[in-house]
Amino acid sequence: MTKTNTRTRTSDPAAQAVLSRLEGTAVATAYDRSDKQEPRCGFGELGICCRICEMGPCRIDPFDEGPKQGVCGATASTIAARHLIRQVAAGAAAHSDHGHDIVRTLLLTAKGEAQGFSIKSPERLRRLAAEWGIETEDRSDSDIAKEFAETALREFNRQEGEIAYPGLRAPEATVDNWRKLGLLPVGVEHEIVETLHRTHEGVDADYKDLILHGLRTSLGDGWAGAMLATDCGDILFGDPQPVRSKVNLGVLRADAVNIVVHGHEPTLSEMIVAASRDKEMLALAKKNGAAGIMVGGICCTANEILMRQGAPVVGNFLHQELAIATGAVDVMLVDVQCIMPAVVEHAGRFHTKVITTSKKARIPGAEHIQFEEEKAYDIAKRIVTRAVENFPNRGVVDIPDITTDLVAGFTVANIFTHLGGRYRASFRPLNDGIISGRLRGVAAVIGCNTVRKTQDDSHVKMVRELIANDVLVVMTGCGATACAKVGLLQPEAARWAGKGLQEICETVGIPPVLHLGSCVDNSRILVALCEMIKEGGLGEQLSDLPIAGSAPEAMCEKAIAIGFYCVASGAYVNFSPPMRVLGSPEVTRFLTEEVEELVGGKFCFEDDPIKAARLMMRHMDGKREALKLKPLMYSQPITV
Ligand code: SF4
Ligand code: MSK
Repeated sequence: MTKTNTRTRTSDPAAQAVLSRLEGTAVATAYDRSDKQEPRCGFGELGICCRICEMGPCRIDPFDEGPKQGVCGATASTIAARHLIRQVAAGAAAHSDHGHDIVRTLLLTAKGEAQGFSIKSPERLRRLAAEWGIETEDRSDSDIAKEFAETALREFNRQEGEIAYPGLRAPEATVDNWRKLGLLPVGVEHEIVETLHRTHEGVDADYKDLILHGLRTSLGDGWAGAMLATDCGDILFGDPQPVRSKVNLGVLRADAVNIVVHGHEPTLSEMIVAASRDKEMLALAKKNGAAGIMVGGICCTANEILMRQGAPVVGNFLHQELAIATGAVDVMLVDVQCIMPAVVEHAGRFHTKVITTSKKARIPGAEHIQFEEEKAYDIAKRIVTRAVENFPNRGVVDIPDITTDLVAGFTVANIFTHLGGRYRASFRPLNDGIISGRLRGVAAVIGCNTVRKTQDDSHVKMVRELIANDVLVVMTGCGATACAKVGLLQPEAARWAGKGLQEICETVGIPPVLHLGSCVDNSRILVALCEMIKEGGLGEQLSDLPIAGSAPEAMCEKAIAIGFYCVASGAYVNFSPPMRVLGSPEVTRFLTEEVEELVGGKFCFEDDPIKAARLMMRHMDGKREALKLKPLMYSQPITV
């Protein structure tokens, strides 16, 4: 068997250690399965194959004399645009359905029907209720929460009018532009249904019209579904506060029971953390020869319990199989999204039990213990018991001794406090930092890992380049985990920042890279941008701001939906590997150039993370010039 260069697969030394150990064994990972997919279908890569109706599948030949239309006459542009906005709809559905479930848990909690849950942040509840025009005076928290949750639930499937958050939070000029373009969603579920209708055979064939509807659908995600997930999560589980923790496979313990929670939902995992501290469970662990119970996470469930509980992070997306391969995971508990079905086969080669918990996500071969809010704590104890009882079944355990410290738990509210001080909470210092030229701007680097690029490498290189050039970086999801692994999420990382960013970090005591949470928490970034406009001096609409975003290791449809709502909100967004539209020059041009004239944002599909970072900074410099801001104090303008 030929030796694979693990360094081209991952830049993480812990992952390299596990992959090297698996070389030559029968244990295959996503990387091996990816190799077996080569060569990939060029039509699929370019987005010009269509199987929407039963006359197909049809494909367009981009090069020679082959067909330029499908059987129905659909062109490359129609096919690419239809496929792309179906991906947007799927991504928006994933976030919004998750949001819907959290709002439902809030409602059950308010009614006293969710076992073990309580309203951890009544202050946040009252602030949000006031924002939504819900009476708070002389009412109990549960009474307010019930009305707020019922109002929020209606927001998902509103049938007329406009979703509420843009009018409540976004700058007027941005909202007016969305309204003028017809981009304000009615309700996210309605827009998703309309996407499926428009992209049905024989409906919308105009690629621009299709993409504009994709932008509308994505706004229903970012400004409704995901935003409600974040806000209601904070009400239920508490407003995150800056918290120290650790990341990477080395957080798994040889001497303790390890429960790895994986997926996206905070509901059951919060209960698992609570149950792991239960005296009865700890006594059972001791009886089974374990020194304690460790609960750590993978993917965004990790980020949820990190942000609010300081729980350690076992890893990001491509760590899910590697964690099992340490032989130290007693239970991998999965909920929804980003869970490779292969974990079950993988677990079968070790002692790990994979437990599915969502009624929406079962995997053949996994044990299913369904999560129900009404019995949440009992279910959590049952799962912890399974893990404890599996501890004595371990075989060879080999955990890479690699961990890194990190600080997470930033939110719009606590960034205010950090920047302005407890008694003068404000974004003024951030705006002043940008206006004075100490800071160039703000970048959001977000999203997944993918086997199509070296794990973590693009995130880390891009973020290093940005902070070195005085760009404050905010992160969520697996990208945040990637940068945490190399120490970029510690205040000490300011030493790698440009002089201007260093001065700000040292003055206010923040890292140059702020972890804002899970994928749905990208909505926190939207709110922070609104606060920057409100604070003044940086323009009238979101697209005036010297900001940019990137998903440099994008993997899933949710990343596409996020990219879409960021562009619709006026941001310049790098997305790599490119979306599957390159077979249509018209769609590519619309996404990367022409759409800017409408919404102020656009995509760039640069794969090289350093070049992409420079393009993002060039965009920020252009915005600085348009705002007539002072020259940069310490960094050079980007000209290439
Ligand atoms: Fe072919 Fe048109 Fe049917 Fe697509 S919708 S499969 S292009 S006939
Ligand atoms: S978990 S969506 S791989 S960031 Fe949110 Fe990571 Fe992307 Fe899943």
